[in-house]
Amino acid sequence: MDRSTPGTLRKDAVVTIEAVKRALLAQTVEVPSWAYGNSGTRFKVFTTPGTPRDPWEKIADAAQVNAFTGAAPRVSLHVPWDEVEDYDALATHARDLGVRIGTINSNVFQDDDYRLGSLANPDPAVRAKAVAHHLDCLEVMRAVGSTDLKIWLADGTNYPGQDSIRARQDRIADGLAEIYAALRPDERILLEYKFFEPFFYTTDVPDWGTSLVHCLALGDQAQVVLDTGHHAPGTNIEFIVAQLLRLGRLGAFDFNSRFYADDDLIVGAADPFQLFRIMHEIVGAGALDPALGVNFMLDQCHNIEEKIPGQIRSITNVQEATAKALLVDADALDVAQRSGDVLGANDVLMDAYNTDVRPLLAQVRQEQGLDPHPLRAFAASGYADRVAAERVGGTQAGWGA
Ligand code: PSV
Ligand code: MN
Ligand code: MN
Repeated sequence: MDRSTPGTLRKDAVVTIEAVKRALLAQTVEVPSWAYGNSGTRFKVFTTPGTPRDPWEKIADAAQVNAFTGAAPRVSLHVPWDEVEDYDALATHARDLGVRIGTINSNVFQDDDYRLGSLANPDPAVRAKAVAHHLDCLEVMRAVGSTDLKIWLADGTNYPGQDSIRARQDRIADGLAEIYAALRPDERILLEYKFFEPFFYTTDVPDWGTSLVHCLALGDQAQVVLDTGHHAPGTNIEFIVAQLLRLGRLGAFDFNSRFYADDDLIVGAADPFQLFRIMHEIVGAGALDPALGVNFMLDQCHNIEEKIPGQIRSITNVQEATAKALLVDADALDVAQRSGDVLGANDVLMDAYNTDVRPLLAQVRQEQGLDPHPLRAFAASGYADRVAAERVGGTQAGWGA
C-alpha cells in the first residue's frame, strides 16, 4: 500500500487490491446454531419475539446471515441441544436454504452425571458415558455430512486436593484416545481449551499447551480450537495463533469478544486491534487458504442484542480485520524487520490497521450481487417481523436447548 498517505487505498499499491478482493470473496465464517436462541446471564434471560423454537428455525435464521453477508455458508450444531430424529432431513433443510451443517459440538456438561467431570470423572461408568456420547456425535457428524467434532470439556475441580490433577489428565488422554480411534481418515477432533469456568481451582484443559499435548499424543487428526474469550486478561493471543500455525495444529477459532471473562460478545467489539493482529498472523501463514484447515467459527451468545444482526456484525468485523491484515505491505514489513527498523515495521502494520476498509468491502459485496450494507439490508427485509408473526406458540430455544 501507499505509505505516504496512510489510510488510503491506491491501485498501484504493492498489495494489489484485486488480490485482496479475491481473498475476501473466498473467506467464510461458520456460525453457531446456539446464537439464535435466547441467551442471557444467570441473572436474567431476555426473550424476543420470533426466537427460533427448534434446530430447523435456528438454521433458517443462520441462512439469513449467509444471505446478507454471502460469507456464512456453514452452521455448527451443538448436540444434544440440536437433537432431531432425522439428521439427514436437517442437512437437506440447511442445503435448501443455501447453507450446510458444519462442526458438531459435543456436550458433556449439562447432565447430572457430569458433576465431577466427564472424561476426567473418577467414576469409570461416567467416563464411558462421555466417550459414548462422543461416538454418537461422530454418527451425527456423518449423517449431516460434516467431518469435524469439536470437544470442549467443562471438567475441573474447585478445591485443592479434590482430585488428582495427574490422574485426571491420564483419564482424559485415555478417553480422547478411544474417541480418536473411531475417526475415519478425513475426520478431525478439535479440542478447545478454557482457563476457568465452570470450575475455579483446576480446569483439565485450561490452555493451548494442554490441548496441544493431548492433540500431539492423539495424532494428526487432532487439532486445537482457540476460543478468543478463553484467556486470562493480557494474554497475547496472536502469539498462540502463530505457534499453533507453525505446528500445523490450529484447527479452528471460536471467535467472540471478552471484556472480563467468557463474555461471548460480538467478535471485534472489545478489541478490534487484537482481531487484526490475529488475522495478520493468519494471513502471514497463508492460513486463509482452506487447505490449511483453519475453520473460522463464531461462538457467541447474544444477551440483549438482536441475534441475526449480532451475527452479521461479527462477520463484518472479521471481514474488516481480514481486509486490513491483507493490506499489510509484507515486503516493506520484511525489509523493516530485517534491518531492525523497529518503528518502521510498526508503522507498516499500523498503516494497514488504520485504513478504512469499509468502502472496499462494500465494493466486494456489490460485485457479489449483495447489498453493500448487510445490516441495513437485513433490517429492510422484514424477516424479523415476519418470523415474529409466524413463530407463535411452542417454546423458544434458549442457550442450552
Ligand atoms: C465454552 O465456554 C464454550 O466456549 C464452548 O465452545 C461451548 O461449546 C460453548 O461455549 C457453548 O456456548
Ligand atoms: Mn467456545
Ligand atoms: Mn466459551
